[in-house]
Amino acid sequence: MKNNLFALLLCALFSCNTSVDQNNPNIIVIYADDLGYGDVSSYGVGTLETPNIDKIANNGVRFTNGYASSATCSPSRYALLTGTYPWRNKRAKILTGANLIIDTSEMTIPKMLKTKGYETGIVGKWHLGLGNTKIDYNKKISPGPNEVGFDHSFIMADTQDRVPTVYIENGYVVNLDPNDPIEVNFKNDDYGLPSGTKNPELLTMKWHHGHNKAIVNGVPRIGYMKGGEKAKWSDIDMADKFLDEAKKYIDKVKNKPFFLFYTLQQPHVPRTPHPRFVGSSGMGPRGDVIKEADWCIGELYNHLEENNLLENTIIIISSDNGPVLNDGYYDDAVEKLGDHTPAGKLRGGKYSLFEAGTRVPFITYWKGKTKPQVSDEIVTQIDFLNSFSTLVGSDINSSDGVDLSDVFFNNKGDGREELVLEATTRTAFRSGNWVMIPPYPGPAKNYNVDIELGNSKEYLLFDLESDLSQQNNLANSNSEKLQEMISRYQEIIGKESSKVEQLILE
Ligand code: NG6
Ligand code: CA
Repeated sequence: MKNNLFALLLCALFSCNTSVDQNNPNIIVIYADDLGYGDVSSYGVGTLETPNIDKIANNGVRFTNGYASSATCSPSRYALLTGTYPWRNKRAKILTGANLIIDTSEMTIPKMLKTKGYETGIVGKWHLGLGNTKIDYNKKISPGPNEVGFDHSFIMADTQDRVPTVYIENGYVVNLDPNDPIEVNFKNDDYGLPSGTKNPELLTMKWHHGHNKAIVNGVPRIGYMKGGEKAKWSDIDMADKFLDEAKKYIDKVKNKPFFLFYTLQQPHVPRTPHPRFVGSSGMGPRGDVIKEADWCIGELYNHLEENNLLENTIIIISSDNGPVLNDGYYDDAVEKLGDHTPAGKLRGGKYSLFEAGTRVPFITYWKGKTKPQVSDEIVTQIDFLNSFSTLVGSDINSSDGVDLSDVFFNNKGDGREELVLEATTRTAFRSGNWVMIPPYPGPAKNYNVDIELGNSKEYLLFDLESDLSQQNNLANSNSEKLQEMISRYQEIIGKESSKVEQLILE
């Protein structure tokens, strides 16, 4: 008792720093947008250099079989935060001005961590929807990140290519002038405002497909927006802004255990590097914004080091889906690519059921705890909830997630055996080194983005061990394996399957 009192007194005197508690490490998930497996140089398959990510990757665990749940953004983010397969939630599709797709009663990583005393924050892209009815950006916007577990949020609502082009902090549009209210419109094509189609003379970036409505900062966007002049973000300063907000958040909460979801906007379109990075990659704006993102990650790392937080902070770096070059703007991504391979040797890309859609850079790092390693274990972002839960001593679990805390943080144990992959509401199945993609209607390729989608009239079956690039369909030659894969896949998809079929046909 005496000792306890003494400890309490010391605590009061020196303002106890709970973040040195090894059972409650800080957790930072850095989540890039559309960063491909080959876009990180430590993966050794592309030619773009990412020295800051490499430093973390080479000192942490670099997973070669790490997956986002989906080949697009909103479903992947949904799955990451809830530990639930996105095809169980029919609203988990690419969102545009949509309402919140996480039910406020659902378990999430930040909610689970809060039960263990964590501070929880998100800075960056959200893209999980806001509100329950038509969103009024001039009032408190709710529910949103703060209603599904985040104590603090500084976000852009959807993506950089969608209106409203404003930041939202804890439910309120930043710098909103009440005399200049914001109106947003995604449907009416005659909204009367300058747009990509009507006013090409105002454009500093040309649209290729979609993205032909409101012009903000010379860039045409998806949807129209009126008002909110003072609240509009500066595209070229976005990376600096999010970094600054992330650092500010860390400074504010560093005396407690904290979780930060730092969701970078790069290299999603429109690619608007700060002038400091223009030309830095020699690959045009797509390469330049990856250089910018890499720099931001280095700055965040330095900030943790300067604040003596590195030893007790887990850093995870990954991406929400695979790479795309032309995602709707003429920005030289294709022309200046040179011999860089954003997808490495993987087939497909963003939107695709082939490997490059979902297999992404995936790095875990915990200074002094996790030893440098390259791991071929199969791991997914769906597993973060259960793994973090074990780490902090919680018994909260999702049923789709697997506890991979040993694989992520202790250099031991086995990864997953199997995984359902998702791409624009279609699903495929990986088990061991085998991948089965069921037949789907629709074009084999999206010619706008120049990506093979994985649609085919036949079942596709690949052995990734001997055929990483998914060139040899073994469905006919190995019908036994195919049947085994189909049965297990159907078993997992189970009663959800009719719903999924319906979505696919929509
Ligand atoms: C698509 C957009 C694409 C991108 C994507 C979302 C068109 C033609 N394409 O609808 O540019 O914004 O949505 O990307 O509008 S994601 O990474 O957030 O899922
Ligand atoms: Ca994305």
